Amino acid sequence: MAKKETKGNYGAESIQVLEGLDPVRKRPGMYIGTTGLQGLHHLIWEIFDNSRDEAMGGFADDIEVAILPGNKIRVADNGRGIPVDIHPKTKVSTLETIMTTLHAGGKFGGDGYKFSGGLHGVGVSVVNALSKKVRAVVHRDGAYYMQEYENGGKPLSKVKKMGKSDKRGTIITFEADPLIFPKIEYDFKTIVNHLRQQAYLVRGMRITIIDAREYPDDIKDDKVFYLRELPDIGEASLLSKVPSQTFYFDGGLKSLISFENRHQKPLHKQIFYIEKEYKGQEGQQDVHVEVALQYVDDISSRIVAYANNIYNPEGGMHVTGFKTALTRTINNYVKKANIKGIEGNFTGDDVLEGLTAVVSVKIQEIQFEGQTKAKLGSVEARSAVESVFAESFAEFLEENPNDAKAIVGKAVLAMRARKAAKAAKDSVLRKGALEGMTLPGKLADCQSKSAEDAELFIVEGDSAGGTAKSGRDRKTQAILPLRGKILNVERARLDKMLSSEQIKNVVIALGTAIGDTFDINKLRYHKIIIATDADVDGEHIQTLMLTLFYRYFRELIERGHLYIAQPPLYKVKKGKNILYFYTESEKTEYEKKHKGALGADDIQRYKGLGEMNAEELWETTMDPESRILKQVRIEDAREADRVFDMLMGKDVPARKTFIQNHAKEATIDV
Ligand code: 28F
Repeated sequence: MAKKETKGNYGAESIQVLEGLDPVRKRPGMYIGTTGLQGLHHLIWEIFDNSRDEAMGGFADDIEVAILPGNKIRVADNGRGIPVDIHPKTKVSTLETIMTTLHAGGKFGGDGYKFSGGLHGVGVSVVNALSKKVRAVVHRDGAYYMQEYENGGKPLSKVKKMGKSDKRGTIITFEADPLIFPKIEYDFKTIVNHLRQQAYLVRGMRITIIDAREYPDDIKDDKVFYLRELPDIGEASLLSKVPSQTFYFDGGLKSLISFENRHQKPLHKQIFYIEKEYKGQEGQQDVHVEVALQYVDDISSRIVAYANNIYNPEGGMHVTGFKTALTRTINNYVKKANIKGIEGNFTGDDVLEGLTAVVSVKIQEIQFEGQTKAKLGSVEARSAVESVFAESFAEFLEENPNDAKAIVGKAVLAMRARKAAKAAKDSVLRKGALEGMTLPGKLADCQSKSAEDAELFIVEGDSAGGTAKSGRDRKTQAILPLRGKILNVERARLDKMLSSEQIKNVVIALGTAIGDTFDINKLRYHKIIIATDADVDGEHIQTLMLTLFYRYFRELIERGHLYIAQPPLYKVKKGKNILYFYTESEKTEYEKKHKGALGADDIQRYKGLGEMNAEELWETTMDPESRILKQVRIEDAREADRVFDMLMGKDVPARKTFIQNHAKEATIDV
């Protein structure tokens, strides 16, 4: 697929800003973010990006990345090869200039590669600056050339012509400098995951990743172009002895959609795909737009966004344009098609349910928001994506009525669910409002009316609830028992659960209302404490509760109002004294210290809250003086939300594995 050399005929002249490499070694963080493992891997991405840019320009289609013994990294591409001609003024080769000067290269001159990541494309000179040793080999014009650099990029000699070659391309091998990087340890998985994403972005580009760190023999890597071609002693090839992975996606972004949906059930056959160059109007830049999408049988949505092949986890202008166009196009289609019984007028959220999409744009002068490039700021991307996508997606819906039907059907479901959920929320609200101070009958409220002092214990099971009621400090502690097994709702939407009596009780007890009318000032307890047994059922109730709070009361978590009680696992009587152990390791630790002394005492293991009497429950779990509470962090709740989706989701194999891995004792029917 590699095209002929047609554009960007730049020689040494197009290099503009010249600066030595000292600044890079002085402040590596400015160039690669950190000198930790992330920064270390960043070195690979920098070198790889240049190979990928060659491929994106149509000049290369085969890239090999290898980790060599001694933690050397070797990257090879079959592009045009970095020019080695001597610049008439500086008397230095282009290769040496690129390797030893900062900000050199076509990327910054504007007439080199058409698109680049901008800020991060600082390139190979940064890698050279931060390496102990680098070797650059270039094959072009019937010969191959080499130059080596040491200790932060100092050339050992001029570029040397080594001999004849019928190949084309560039091979860079580097050894990160231990003076800069405290820990040099590459992670094969991290490299594979990053490069897989990249492979989707350039259709038809092959990427091979080889982990040859443990290769038993000497690697004569200067004798071959690709390491995988290295002839081995005996029969076996190098690749049969070490881990390796190859990516090649003929479908580009379409392949990425299939990959993202690999555990999902697609709702329609065709994956939508468009690629188009959007001509900028009146002084605006051109924007290259690529979008692919497919709907699956799922509630959530996944939009993966890239700008100049840089992943934007927080989206940005391109995603905004995409969402606007998606809503408008589907609504227009429904209106035009005049489908019976469908009222249309979907909201943005309705058409997002079940969506998997990739939006990728390329712009010459790119702008990101913030330092990390997590979000695309270039405004021209919004109108470009909006216009290109709206036009071609409308065509897609017209031309593929079956796919269109499935997509519209999904949006209808989402809209109904949204309306039902709103009705359920409203009824929760109405109930709370109508009955005013009439709190759920199950709630044993506290006397204090000041929320700062008040605590709500959400306790698993009626019997433990009863014990907690008699054990509590009724001045400040309220108890709301929850019946077990509330999770046994087949594929429940949380929305649906809001109509369950149990969950309603929680919501009413909180006092804040839910959804649009949520008001944190009405919160009745500043500590909300979930108390469940240490078994599978308890774990599930915890998951459900955390998910409920994560989705509908996130602010309560963010403000640190949500806690998990930690009841003890063991009680030990030692003469008059009573000891409680809250973890297995506390117990073994104690046993070690006292040489198995516990054998003589009567140890009691608590299986559930209900096994404690009121006094014990107070002492161990409820008394603010002696109890242990775990404050729920937003990450804990996010993880619970993920687990909840897994338990309720349609990815049956994933759900099964998950349950098998987690259900040690009880049988659960989810
Ligand atoms: C293993 C890493 O770095 N591959 C690269 C090229 C090809 C050209 C190039 C690179 C020249 C003046 C900047 C060749 N012929 N792999 C790589 N392949 N850089 S980096 O040119 C750099 C410009 O300023 C190349 C004609 N044009 C460009």
